[in-house]
Amino acid sequence: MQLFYSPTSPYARKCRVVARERDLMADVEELAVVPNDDPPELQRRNPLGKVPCLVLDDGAAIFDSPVIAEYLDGLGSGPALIPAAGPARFKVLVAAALGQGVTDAAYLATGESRRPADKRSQEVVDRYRAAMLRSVDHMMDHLNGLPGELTMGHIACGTALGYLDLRHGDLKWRDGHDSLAAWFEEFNARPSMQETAPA
Ligand SMILES: N[C@@H](CCC(=O)N[C@@H](CS)C(=O)NCC(=O)O)C(=O)O
Repeated sequence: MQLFYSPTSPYARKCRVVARERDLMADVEELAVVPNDDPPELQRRNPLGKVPCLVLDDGAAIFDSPVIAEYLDGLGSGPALIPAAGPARFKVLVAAALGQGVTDAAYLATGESRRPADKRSQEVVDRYRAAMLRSVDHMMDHLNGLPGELTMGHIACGTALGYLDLRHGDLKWRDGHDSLAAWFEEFNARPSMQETAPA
């Protein structure tokens, strides 16, 4: 399998962490691209032109990070990151959606902030930032509701917080969130996170 990624993409990082946690790296070749340069080899596989994009050995492409994560989870051995059924399944999926939503808000706020000053909307940036902060307020409750072992919820929230550190340090998300900060410090020490830290 080939995984198109960019080193700073939080969506790609989530999938790269899953591939490592599921012990799949012997089967995954990671290919770094710059999606904004419109690489044809990426656009041929994912017409949306986004990373991550996983290309299977038969040439089939899988994209959108939650779909890739679920695909990789199904390949690995040991306890799945997404429980197959029961109440835990939806706790994990909702925590994963929270992490994905924080990542979306952070990514879109970054894009908006980079537009030329006369085209930029501070109102839009502020709205995304408020969503990030509200979500951080709730994140520890979601993490506390998850099963004890590592799940997709932990990975999506952890990679989202990593992206806040990369692009939105001025949010100071740790302020007033001591237990979340302590949780992240431990999560971030995992080899899967260290190996995928943005260069
Ligand atoms: N919903 C997608 C979002 C992926 C995404 O937006 N990736 C960004 C990089 S962080 C990208 O490739 N952007 C290039 C573009 O939008 O043209 C996912 O979860 O995989």
